[in-house]
Amino acid sequence: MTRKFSRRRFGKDLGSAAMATSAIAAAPARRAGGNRRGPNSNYYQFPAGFLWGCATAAYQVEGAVREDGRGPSIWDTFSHVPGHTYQNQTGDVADDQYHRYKEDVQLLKWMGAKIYRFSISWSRIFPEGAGKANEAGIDYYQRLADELLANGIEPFATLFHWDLPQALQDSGGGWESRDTAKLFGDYAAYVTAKLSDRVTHLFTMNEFSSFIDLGYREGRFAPGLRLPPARLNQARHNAVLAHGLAVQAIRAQGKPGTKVGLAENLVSGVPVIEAEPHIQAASKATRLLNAPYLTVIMEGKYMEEYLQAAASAAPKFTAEDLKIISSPLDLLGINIYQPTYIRASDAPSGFVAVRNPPSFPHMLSDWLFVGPEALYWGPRHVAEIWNVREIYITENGCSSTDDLTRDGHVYDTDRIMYLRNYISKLHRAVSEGYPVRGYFLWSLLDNFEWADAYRLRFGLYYVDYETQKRYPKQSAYWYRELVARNAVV
Ligand code: PNW
Repeated sequence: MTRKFSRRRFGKDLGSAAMATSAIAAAPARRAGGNRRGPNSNYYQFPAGFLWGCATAAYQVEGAVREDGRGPSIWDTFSHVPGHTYQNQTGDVADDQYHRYKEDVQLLKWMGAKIYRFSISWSRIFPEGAGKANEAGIDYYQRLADELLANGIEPFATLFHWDLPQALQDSGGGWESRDTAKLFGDYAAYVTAKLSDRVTHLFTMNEFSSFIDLGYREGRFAPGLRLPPARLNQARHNAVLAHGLAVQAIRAQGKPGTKVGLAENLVSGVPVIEAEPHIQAASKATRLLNAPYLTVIMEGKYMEEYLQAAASAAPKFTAEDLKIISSPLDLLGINIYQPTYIRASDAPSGFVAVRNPPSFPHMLSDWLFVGPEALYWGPRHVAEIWNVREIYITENGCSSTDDLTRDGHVYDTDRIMYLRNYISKLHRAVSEGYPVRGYFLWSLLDNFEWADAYRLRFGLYYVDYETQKRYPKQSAYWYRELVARNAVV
């Protein structure tokens, strides 16, 4: 039937849902004989052994904030101050994963996930940030890891996903204090000794710029400060120092085979035109725009341009600090959501970051611009600039409207569109030999999206926060199919 449909005609011909369903169901049958992969095929097959999974973070999913000896974190304090979060919502209950982790592991298993990245709440382990450990705290993460392993899922743990023990904020100003870096090393040593028999992949920190720049400069995240440049830069320095001390502690305490890295939302330069000189400019931009964090970690030196621009507000540090900060890593996690477009320029830096015009499409979060190429350029830059040999995409995903229908479905075609496009570009990176080993989708479930709280949903599963019931969205079915075929579907 070659007749063209007008929109009205289409409505009439496929007037009933039953007919629409049968028309759709008939489609694959006509192509029986398998996935023909002609020259124009968009069937993106990943290499055997590529790892697919999901990511979450403690404060965003666990709830149970006053149970089993957990101490308060800065996010408990911050979210309980009116005006800090959407409708003053808090993570007190969140997804209640602390009690429902077994159910959530089954959700992962149903999708065929091979890896799960969760974070450890420092104040469950050390309620005061230091001193005597709370055994019930580590016990929870041991049980979680065991449950994952029993279901064929490899646990990846992040030691710090922003929920600093409140006691450390009170005593020394949190990351403004060098002591916090030292105590983070002690915490990392303790967790590694207790967990590395079952968790072999550890990430120190998640996203320096989010918890430092949003928390200590813009005040949008806990602890809600707006520090002047010198104090801000010192906090940044203490945070990368903490990472380095944790790497050393993990090496000292880890069972043989323990691997360590970090999960960083690097600014990944996307050349406006994929040709020289813009490619060169995007690479330069990626180094400079990550100067306070990933660049110093990978290179063991602050870039001159960074120090000069900071001038008298530059951080104070020793040569020994730089050695610790740049302790060698086994792997690098990168969180990628959006592109930063770069063009070549005659400016001394050699590049300009191009602002997105108002018409640039974004997902429900207003910062979440849709630029699938970022998932190609991120891995390529870190492999080329710093010779990283083992890369994980530790986060990628998006917020969407996610209306739950009366019969319990969510047709999040926009999320599928976003993921399909991004993962196709990841496929390009892998095909060209950039060493990406796995991908963690953010997120398994809708959860406490920080200042946006429960307004923005990022999950493959819809969570009804009244009942804690989880509903697989259309994207969960889509991801399950992708994992089963190890290919973009
Ligand atoms: C990451 N921005 O945060 C975090 O690691 C997650 O905890 C979070 O839920 C997820 O991405 C989705 O937001 C970000 O404003 C928060 O550009 C804000 C930004 C980027 C990442």
